Amino acid sequence: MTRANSITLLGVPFDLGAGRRGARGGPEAIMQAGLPEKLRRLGIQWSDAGLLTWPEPQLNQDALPLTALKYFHDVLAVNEALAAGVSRIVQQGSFPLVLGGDHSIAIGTLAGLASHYSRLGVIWIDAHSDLNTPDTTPSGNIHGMSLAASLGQGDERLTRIGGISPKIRPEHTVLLGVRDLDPGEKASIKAQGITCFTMHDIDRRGMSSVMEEALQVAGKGTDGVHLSFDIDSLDPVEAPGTGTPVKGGLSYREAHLALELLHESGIVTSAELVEVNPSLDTGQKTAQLAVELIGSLLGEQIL
Ligand code: 5AB
Ligand code: MN
Ligand code: MN
Ligand code: MN
Repeated sequence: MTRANSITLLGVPFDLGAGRRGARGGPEAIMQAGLPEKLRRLGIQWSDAGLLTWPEPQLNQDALPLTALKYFHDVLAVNEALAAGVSRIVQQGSFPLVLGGDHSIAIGTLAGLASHYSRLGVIWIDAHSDLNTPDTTPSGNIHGMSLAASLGQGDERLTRIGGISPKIRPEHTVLLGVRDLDPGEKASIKAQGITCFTMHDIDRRGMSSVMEEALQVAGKGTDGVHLSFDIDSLDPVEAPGTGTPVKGGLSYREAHLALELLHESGIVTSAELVEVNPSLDTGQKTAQLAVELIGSLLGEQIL
């Protein structure tokens, strides 16, 4: 973390952007697993903005036309509220640390950040690229579309949250840990020239080399860097408590090293950690992992 001299936690108990329920329990599970104690031990100045609330959409679901965007109105409502919440935290000079929730909430986080950063770099650590649009999605689940929406692609009502679109640009966007892409997502990465470090690249080059380049791409010519960390970037052996696990993921140490290097760089200005699903977890394993990873992002060192 950087610049800001305090961090503010904001939990988003939302999971209607995902195909499986349970990630709404993520923020509480991560707090229960010891995040407050971790922050205290690290001597970090922090405050807790609690759990986000938003107006429930009052809709007759039967009267709605069928669309490729499942729970669209709920996703819209939570992300509008989240954009305002994140913007307020930055306004106060604090570092926003958003706890999800499913990854559809990145739309609101980035919308809130875009009102303060006109050239925001993004490091998106995920098994997936979340670059689907209503035209390419195989599932209709909006957590698979949140990076596309932030780049200005897809339904206008989502891309225009916060009034600015696009929120971020492909040349400042880095994907890392990727190993499961839909056909439309592959085409999108190539067409836009998004920097994408797959698991193959990490296997060949090592996390250290890949992260060095990721920091250059996200840091060069930008006025802030956001980390969007999907816990399913880790191998399911380490992170069983998540809705869309994919084998062949980051090892425990690779994930920590990535976050240690992000801390060391001093360029990260905001972060979110998403897709922890306690109802699928083995005890508290994944929630505890999340706490440990946040420790590394915030400067915890071995020696
Ligand atoms: B996550 C899939 N590409 O669009 C889709 O967990 C999975 O936020 C999306 O990365 C996974 O439904 C979304 C098949
Ligand atoms: Mn994701
Ligand atoms: Mn994912
Ligand atoms: Mn997932």
